[in-house]
Formats: sequence, structure tokens, C-alpha cells
Amino acid sequence: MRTVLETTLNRRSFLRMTLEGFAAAGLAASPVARAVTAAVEDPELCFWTACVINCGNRCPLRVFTKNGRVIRIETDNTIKDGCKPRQIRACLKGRAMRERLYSPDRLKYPMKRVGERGEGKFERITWEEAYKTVAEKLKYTVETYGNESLYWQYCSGQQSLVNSRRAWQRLMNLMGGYLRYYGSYSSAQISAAFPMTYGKKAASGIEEIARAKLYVAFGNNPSVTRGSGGSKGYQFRCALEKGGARTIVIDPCYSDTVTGKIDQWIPIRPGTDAALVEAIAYELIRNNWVDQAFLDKYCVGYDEKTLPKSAPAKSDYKSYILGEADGEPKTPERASRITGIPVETIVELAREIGTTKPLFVAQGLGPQRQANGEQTARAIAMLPILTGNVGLPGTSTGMEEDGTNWEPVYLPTGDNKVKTAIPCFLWTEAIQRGQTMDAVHDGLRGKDVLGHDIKMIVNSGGNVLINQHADSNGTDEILRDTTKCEFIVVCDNMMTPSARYADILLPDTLGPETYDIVGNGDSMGDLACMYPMHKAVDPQWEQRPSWEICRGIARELGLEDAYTEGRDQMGWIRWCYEETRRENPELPPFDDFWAQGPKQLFNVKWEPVMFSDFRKDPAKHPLETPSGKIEIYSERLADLAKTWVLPEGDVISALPKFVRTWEMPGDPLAAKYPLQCVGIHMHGRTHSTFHNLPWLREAHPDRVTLNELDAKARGIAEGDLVEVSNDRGVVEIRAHVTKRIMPGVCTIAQGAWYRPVEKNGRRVDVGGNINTLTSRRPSPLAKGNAQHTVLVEVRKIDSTENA
Ligand SMILES: Nc1nc2c(c(=O)[nH]1)N[C@H]1C(S)=C(S)[C@@H](COP(=O)(O)OP(=O)(O)OC[C@H]3O[C@@H](n4cnc5c(=O)[nH]c(N)nc54)[C@H](O)[C@@H]3O)O[C@H]1N2
Ligand SMILES: Nc1nc2c(c(=O)[nH]1)N[C@H]1C(S)=C(S)[C@@H](COP(=O)(O)OP(=O)(O)OC[C@H]3O[C@@H](n4cnc5c(=O)[nH]c(N)nc54)[C@H](O)[C@@H]3O)O[C@H]1N2
Ligand code: SF4
Ligand SMILES: [Mo]
Repeated sequence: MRTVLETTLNRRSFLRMTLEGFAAAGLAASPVARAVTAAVEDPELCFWTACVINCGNRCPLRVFTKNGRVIRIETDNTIKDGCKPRQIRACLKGRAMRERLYSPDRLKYPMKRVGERGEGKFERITWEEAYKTVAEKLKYTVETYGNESLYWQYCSGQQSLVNSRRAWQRLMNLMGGYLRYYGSYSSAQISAAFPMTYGKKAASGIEEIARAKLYVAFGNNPSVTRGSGGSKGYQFRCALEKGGARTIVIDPCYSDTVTGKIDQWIPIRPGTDAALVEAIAYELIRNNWVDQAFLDKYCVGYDEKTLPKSAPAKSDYKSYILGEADGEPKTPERASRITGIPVETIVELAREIGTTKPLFVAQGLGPQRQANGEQTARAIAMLPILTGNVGLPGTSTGMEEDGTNWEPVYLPTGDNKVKTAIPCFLWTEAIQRGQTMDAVHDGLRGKDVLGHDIKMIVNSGGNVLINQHADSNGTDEILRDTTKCEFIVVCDNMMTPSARYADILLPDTLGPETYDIVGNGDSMGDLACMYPMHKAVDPQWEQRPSWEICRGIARELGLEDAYTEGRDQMGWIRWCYEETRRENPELPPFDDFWAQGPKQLFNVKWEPVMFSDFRKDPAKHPLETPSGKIEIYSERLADLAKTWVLPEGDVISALPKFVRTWEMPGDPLAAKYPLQCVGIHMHGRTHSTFHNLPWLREAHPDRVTLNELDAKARGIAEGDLVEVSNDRGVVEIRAHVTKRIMPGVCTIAQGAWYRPVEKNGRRVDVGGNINTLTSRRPSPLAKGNAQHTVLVEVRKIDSTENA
């Protein structure tokens, strides 16, 4: 493959020769010759960079520039496309990089807040003043309140190796560290739940679908959420084409993964998957379709004979399903009432699951982002377990399809001396009542009682401060109080809703404006790859890369040498690469890599069939659970159920059980707010990143999507302006009316920018942000974000009504 730079140079030599030809022919002044002259003097250059936002993928981009400006973006062309190897082609979002680069929302200069916090009034300052102020505030916070009062906010938006959160964490660790968080907004509940069953969160590689006869997925939408040409959306299609498995997707939405690709869509009420699983288990038991030998040998607590000694009588799974413990058999009729799925569909689904092998069961992250998400995650895992479809080719664990999980070496962050960690979703609680947060109420780790409130937040590459966290109106109130959290630093490329809450605003460069390097995301399935990121253009204003920003602050703190260790930004890029290469000798020398562009690795070792060793020899390869087996009954959960203090209605239980939670049908609140509203992840943006780009908004407008029956009952037609509301807020948005969603459910894609305005004495979010409606109440075990658990009402309004 020729390098891009070589191609450009060859083109220039060719043009120069052409000019000489024109001159020889006496045509030097012709229009064609003039155009060629312009091309020589003002050549089109091409550089490699990448889209490094957090969609779980990463895509290489080719940036074409002319005269110091980006003129167009193209994508991977390094190899011939196929199912494997394949091109890692960017989706529409990465291809909109030029629009993002030149967006009017770009932050141009460092600024300080001059109005009230949250008001969005700022004044330009110099970088020196910005560095000094941030350094002083960091020092003041640590000295006055202690390192546990300094918080690094969950920020997923910048995933490159050097310019990223790691630069900030490195800086703060040099000062003694900062309050940690655990979990994520992506997968808090399943990350807490799966280790209880299997000892870890793990699944088989996506290509195992090609070896399965039946594929059943719950709330999994890789065609949208894994949208790179190299990622799992495409690998999913390849595996189906290769193996021809029968495919069933259970989801309230007829998603793009369902459309035209699978055999059967089963719409379900959000939050009720565990009830469906229980009815399937009932049918499996009734028809002798369970794999009793597997359950006896590999599992704890399926029936009484494998229950641990500490467990009460009849606390096994089989007794629970048959109703021997609580008098309620978990029949298809019961599940039908809860889930909205017809009895015959449930019975037929159970028959297919019980009689088809190998069976590959998967769940996306939507079902677990619910108030009972931990229960749902473990319940779904019961389907492969009951049928013995674990640890064999063509099977998985019940989690989303996995892959190599290969990782390059990142900028080292050093050691964080603070060991205390809060669940990442509870930072607003830690601002208000960190002093008293503890393990049994709040899942605090590393300490019994936190003893500190959060006093300073550093937020770089994230919009969680207001947009991506829950209950934006409530969060706004907490952040506005400058006596609580005293100082907020925001570093971003754009004037986002979160940026409005900054006390100091730091403008970062975007990919094509600086040097960096990046590896594959954790959702790229069987791929492992690394891409160089060249600097294609100078920043237009005073933006600086985050690595450099942190160096400036370190200098003010007298920590520059420790921060740089004698390396500059490019030196650290080289270091990350060389360290990665030491473990992966198939990578070429740095200079070749830098000149050649994206590199895919083909010799990475990984385990495509999860738990195959355990299946072969459970004594020699036990799981990481306390018993070494699959824990259907978990003693750890039984203990937590006894010791943790939970709010009314929250349940932690040793067995995976359907739990009817707050804001589900059946909650008395449903009389006032009858529709379940899910903030799905959509094509046209990644969370809030790209929301502000007109091209993408035109292609993927913001709408509340409603079933036509619900729309008709409310007199709503396609495109009507409506209000979606509950007790936490009001969103004004246009309606999309369709059959592609279950009645009783609506969606507003998460990530639209929160834009509250006063209308007739009420606060109305005209930005269309789902988090105006979501709750800050955490899930029971993970204390995670139950942001898909929301009840609302939708009402048609006149465009003048709110004026
Ligand atoms: N284009 C795009 N891609 C992305 C992102 C993005 O914002 N945009 N975000 C990225 C990130 S960080 C993440 S974490 C992932 C998120 O990936 P996911 O969390 O898997 O995405 P969601 O859209 O929230 O949910 C997937 C599906 O679950 C369904 N669902 C919701 N609740 C339930 C339920 O209770 N039961 C069932 N059966 N189905 C349910 C939804 O209707 C949806 O179709 O996507 C990543 N990829
Ligand atoms: N209701 C609801 N809320 C949700 C979800 C949901 O499903 N429903 N999903 C949750 C999930 S899974 C996640 S992961 C979170 C994601 O929440 P965030 O991690 O906040 O992700 P984004 O909203 O994409 O914000 C990323 C920010 O990084 C900035 N950025 C991009 N590149 C750079 C750079 O080079 N430098 C700097 N300094 N900044 C940069 C972007 O401009 C953007 O403002 O949202 C969560 N919120
Ligand atoms: S948003 Fe994701 S899939 Fe799209 S270009 Fe960026 S990294 Fe690739
Ligand atoms: Mo996420």
C-alpha cells in the first residue's frame, strides 16, 4: 500500500511535469495550465486521523486539506473489504468531522464565568490565567477539603491514548489523587450482576453466531450501536449470512437490527424481560427441556440438591419457577399479563429455546439500564444456563456478543492514592451528602463512610454534568449552588450544555488539529487495530490539546517534570506505541506505522467461546465465583440482601427474579403517566456528541416516537408538536407516529442538548433531552443509572400555546 503522503507527493510531481509539458507546448497561460499551477502551489494534502468518540468503535478517517483547511473527509481504504479482514469504514458521524471542526459552537478561547453558574455568561482570559486559576483551585481543594473532595467526572467522549482523560488523571494523581468512581453509565447493572452468576462479565465472540442454530437477543441493536464498518453491526450480518441461524429479537422497538435482517421480532414492555424468562423456564421444566446433567455438574442452586448449606429450604430456582416457594407458578399466562406478549408466542419461543442447539443468547445494554436491570441481566443468563448452552461452540453467556477486547497501552496515569470509590451515577448525591454516604445505603467502596462532599469537579470530554446524567432540572439546581460544589472545570471542543456550568472553560483541539494515536474500541468484536492521528490543520483559534493543557497546569503546580518525564506530546505517542509493540511484535516500527496509516492485528490471542475450559474441566478451570461454579443461587447476593438498606420497593435477591419496580406499568403513577419512555441510542449522534451538527439533525431529526394507537388516542399525527412530561419536567418535541414500536411505549433518543426556557411560567426543555424526564433514583445493587425506566404522558400542543 502506498502512503497517503506519498500519493500526494506523486500527484504533485505529476502535476509539475504536466506544467513543464504545457510550457514546452507554449500553453503556459491556458485555463487548464492555470488550474494545474494552482494545484501545484496549493496542493491537496491527505492525513490520517480517527473518530475517537465513545460509540464503542473507533474509525480511521482520511482528512483532505487545501490551503490549511479541511475540504473533505474520507475513510478507511487500506485493505480490500470483506467479512474478514474488513475495512473499518466510518459511519455518517465520523464523516461529518469537517462540519464538527468548523461548527459555530466550537470553544475558541479559555474563558471564566462572569454570570451565575449555569447562566452561560463567560469572559475571555489568557491561557496563563486559566492555568493559574485551575492550579490554585486544585491546590485549595486538596489542602482545604482533602483529595476525596476532588472528583473526576465520568466523561467518555475522547478515547485517544494521549490527549484524553488520562492526561487529567495523571495530573491529579501527581497531587495525591481524587475520589474514584466505579461502574459506568453504559453497563452498571450488568457489570454488577454478571460476576454474581459467572464470576465475571463475559461473553463469546460474535462470530460464534455463525455456528449457532438459534440466536435470541434481548434489547440488542448492533446495527445502530455498533455502526462502524469494522464493528459488530457488520460482523453480525456476516455471521448470519455464513451460518444461517434462526434469529429472534425481543425489544419494544422494531429497531434497525430487526429490519429485514432477522426472522422474528417479539415486542415486549420495557423492564419485564425477567418475567418472560421465568415463563420460558417454566415451559423448559414442564417439558423436560432443561439440561439436568449440566445443571448438576456446573451450577449452584438450580434445584435443592445443589443449594448451598446457608440457603433456606425451597429457595432453589426450580421451586421458585414452579411456585413451590411463593405459591405462584411462573406460567406463560402470568408472563403474558406482565410483558404484553401473547401466551402462544411465549410457549413457541420456549419450545424453540428448549429444542434447538447450539443456542446463542445475547442482551444489549438497554434491558439492564432499567430500575430492575441487575435482575434482568441475570435472568436472561438463565436461558443458556438452563439449556446447557454455555462453554460450547455456537453458544454464549447471555451477554452482548464480545470480541478480542484487545487494548493498546495508554498514557500512564500513575497511582491514585485515594482508594474510596462511589458508584459513578451517585456524584450528585456526593455533592449534597457525601459526608454521610456509606456502603450499605450507597454502595460506597473502600471506606465505611465517605465523610466528604465533592467540592471540585474536573470534566473533560463529557457532557454528563447536565445532559447525560438524569433529572436535568434537579441536577441544574444542585450545580447552581456554588456553596456546594465550589469549582467546576470543563474542557471540551464545543459550547455544550455542561460547558455552561463551568467556572473555567478550556477549549480543546479536535482530532485533526493535533497529534495522537488510538486503538480499537471495546465493541469492535473480532478486530484489534491501531491508527495514527496526524495533525492535519492548525487550530483556528486558541485551542490546545488536553495533554498540553495539563502540562500547563502541572507547570503552575511545580509538577511539570513529573508530568512530562522528559517527553513531549509526540514522545508520549511514541512511548504508547512502542510499549504496545513490545507485546505485539506484528506491529511495524513506529515510523512505518506513522507513515502507513491504520494497522489491523491478526495474531491477537483471545477466547472466542467463553468458558470453554470450564466446560471441559470445571475442577481444573473453576469460575471466579466463590463456589467456582455458575451461581444461579448467589450467597453473596443473599448476604447483601440482608445487610444493605434499600428504599421501599428495591429488591436484591439470591435468585434472579422479576421485580416490578417504580415507574413501570402497575405503578400507581401510571394512571397519570401511562407511557413508558425509553431514551434509545440513535444513528445520528453518539450520546450528545454530534447533536449540534445540522447535517446529522436533518438526516435524523429529534422526535418522540409513538405507536399509532397511542397517537390516535391522543389526537396526535405525524410531525405534530407535542409535550412529553412527568413530575420532573416537560420536553417540547415533534411526534413520529409508527407501527415500529410497541403500544404503551415511546422513545426519545438520548443525547439531545438540554435547552430549558421559561414558557408561561413553566420551565420547558425545547432541546428535546430525555434526561429532563429521567430519575436520579439508582438501581438496587449497582446503584446504577436506571435511565430507561421512565413514565410520561404525551399531549398535543399548539405551536403558539407555549409562546
Ligand atoms: N449510534 C450510536 N451508537 C452508540 C451510541 C450512541 O449514542 N449512538 N452509544 C454507545 C454507548 S456508550 C453505549 S453504552 C451503547 C449502548 O447500547 P445499548 O444500551 O444496547 O443501546 P440502547 O439503544 O439503550 O438499547 C438497545 C435496545 O434495547 C431496547 N430496550 C430498552 N429497554 C429494554 C428492556 O427493558 N427490554 C428489552 N428487551 N429491550 C429494551 C431498546 O429499545 C433498544 O432497541 O451504544 C454505543 N453505540
Ligand atoms: N437518558 C439516558 N441518558 C444516558 C444514556 C441513556 O441511554 N439514556 N446513556 C448513557 C451512556 S451509555 C453514556 S456512555 C453516557 C455518555 O455521556 P458522555 O460521556 O458525556 O458522552 P457525550 O454526551 O458523547 O459527551 C462527550 C463530550 O466530549 C466532547 N469531546 C469530544 N471530543 C473531544 C476532545 O477531543 N476533547 C475534549 N475535551 N472533549 C471532547 C464532546 O464535544 C462531548 O461534549 O450518557 C449516558 N446517558
Ligand atoms: S461514531 Fe463510531 S462508528 Fe461512527 S465514525 Fe465515529 S467511531 Fe466510527
Ligand atoms: Mo455508554
